[in-house]
This record gives sequence, structure tokens and C-alpha cells, in this order.
Amino acid sequence: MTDLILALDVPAREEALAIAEACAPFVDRIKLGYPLILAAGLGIAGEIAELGCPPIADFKVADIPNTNRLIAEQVFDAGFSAIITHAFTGSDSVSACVEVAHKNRGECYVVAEMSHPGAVEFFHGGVAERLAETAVGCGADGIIAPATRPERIRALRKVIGERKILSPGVGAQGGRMDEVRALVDGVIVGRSIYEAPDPAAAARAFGALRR
Ligand code: OMP
Repeated sequence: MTDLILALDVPAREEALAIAEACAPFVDRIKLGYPLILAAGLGIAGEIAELGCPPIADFKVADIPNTNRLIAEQVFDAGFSAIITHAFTGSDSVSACVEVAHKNRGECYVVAEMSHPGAVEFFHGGVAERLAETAVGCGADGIIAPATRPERIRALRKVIGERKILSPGVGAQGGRMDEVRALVDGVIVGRSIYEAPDPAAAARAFGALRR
């Protein structure tokens, strides 16, 4: 079944924890990024993990191998189960994240193509395919590919084969669950759940649409 991943971009600790607790029965994983971690600190990852939803660190890491390694070590020490990295930095930088992830029995996902309109300025013309190839070459567990462009998910699936695809852009960005659920391994939903009047009900509704 396709995972439902809640993007918890709520920059306030107590509100974020309340939403996470309410949604936990209906989502498979919870993605934490800069908005919440900068507000609440890395320690919140452990609290999210205790809800039974393995946390994914969305730091889109993009530095030299040594710095990537230092970042990834902190991420997995904090209790995250996966990390998201960029790959335009090159395979040595990606490999640093993959190595730390696997040493900690975690996962590493590589951004192949982003979901927002401006992404086409740099990711198209073969770039996303090269980033996906880098993900494969480095032994990453999967890629991030846009729910806003299902045809691009299909193209990138040909590059990565059986590796996983996590796909943001459903809901607020216009992507549709029914168009992507059969193409990907996980659908990432943020605002359409955490900004809903009843986030738990919204999470349950998205969950019911999974394949
Ligand atoms: P909503 O647009 O509110 O559903 O949130 C989408 C989440 O996915 C946010 O946390 C984004 O930072 C993230 N995201 C994208 O929207 N597009 C991408 O191309 C990549 C990501 C990501 O890496 O998670």
C-alpha cells in the first residue's frame, strides 16, 4: 500500500505535537523540516517517533561530504528514520548521507525533481534523470518526485526501477491522490491536512484514498 506521509510544517512545538498526535492513527510517517525543527529543536523527532510514525528529516542536505555526514549523524542520533538530500552536489556528497543512513538502519531519499512551478527552470532537460541516476548509483533508497507532474513520475520510475518514490504536491499544490497513488510508494501531504479544520479527519480521508 502507498504510504501517507504527513508534512508537519507547523512552526510551533505544541500545536505541531497536537496535530501529530491526532493524525498519527491515520498516517504512516511524519516528515519534519526546517519550519518545525527551527522552532522546536531536533529533539521533537524522538517525540514524533514515540507516536508510532517514523520521522523523516527533510533538510534537503546540500553540502560537501564531510558536512553532509555531520548533519546526517545528528539526524539519526535524534531518532529520525530517514533523511532527504539534494544530489546536485555530486555523488560523494550523496554517498555520505547514504552511508550514515544505512549505518543507522535508516533510509536516504534524493530529490530528483521538485513539485513547485519554478522547478522546471532547472530540473527539466535531463537534469532530474541525472539526479535520479545519481541516487541509484549511490545506493539511495529512493527519490522525491512531483505529484504535480505524474508524467514526470513515470519517466523517473524508468530510471530508478524498484527503488522508492515519495511524492509531494498532493492537495495544496494541486496534485491529486488518485492520479499518483499507483505510481509511488509514499504520498506527502502537508497543508491539506494540518491546515484543515479537523486535521485528523483530513488525514483519515487522505488515508482512505491510498491504493
Ligand atoms: P504541502 O504543499 O503543504 O502539501 O507540503 C508539501 C511538503 O513537501 C512540504 O514540506 C515541502 O517542503 C515538501 N516538498 C515539496 O513540496 N516539493 C518538493 O519537490 C519536495 C518536497 C520534499 O522534499 O518533501
